[in-house]
Amino acid sequence: MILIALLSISCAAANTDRKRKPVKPNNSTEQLEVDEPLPNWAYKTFSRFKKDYKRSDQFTPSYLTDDFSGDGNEDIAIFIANRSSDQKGILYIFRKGRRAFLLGAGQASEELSEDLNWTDTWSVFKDRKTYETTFLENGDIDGSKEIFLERSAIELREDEGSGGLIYFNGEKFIWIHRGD
Ligand SMILES: [Ca+2]
Repeated sequence: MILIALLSISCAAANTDRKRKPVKPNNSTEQLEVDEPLPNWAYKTFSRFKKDYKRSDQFTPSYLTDDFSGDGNEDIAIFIANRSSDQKGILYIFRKGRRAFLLGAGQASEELSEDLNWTDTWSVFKDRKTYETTFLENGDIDGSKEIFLERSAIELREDEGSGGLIYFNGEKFIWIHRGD
């Protein structure tokens, strides 16, 4: 009985491994664009977007991993470009449930511009506190307010200018402006 149980467990594990096998690097167009393989678990979800978006080589590394959703599982953020307009953006994939979120790359939102081409550097931001720049109605800087973060964010910056954080607040991604 125990032996049968063990056999079925090892078969199940083998099946899972086969299913998760990544696309062969030599056959993948994406590999020709960015020479940095994605983690195996993220391939399938990323493939759903490959028709309209490609990975961008604007940064090294070309993707960032951390727990952006706050559930304890490592997630991924991939810097991408819209194939037709070349507008830049970020594709987030939460590992749990493989939930995907597309930011920028031709899609404008209240929080973010439709093109993140202005970004010079990006990095994972792990601090649990930051200061958001606040503005008056006329666009002048009003001051700043303290913001507490429950999970990691991604910092986008211009070399000589301002920047901010993209942060998942538990419901959606928001922009926290920092600097001028
Ligand atoms: Ca997570």
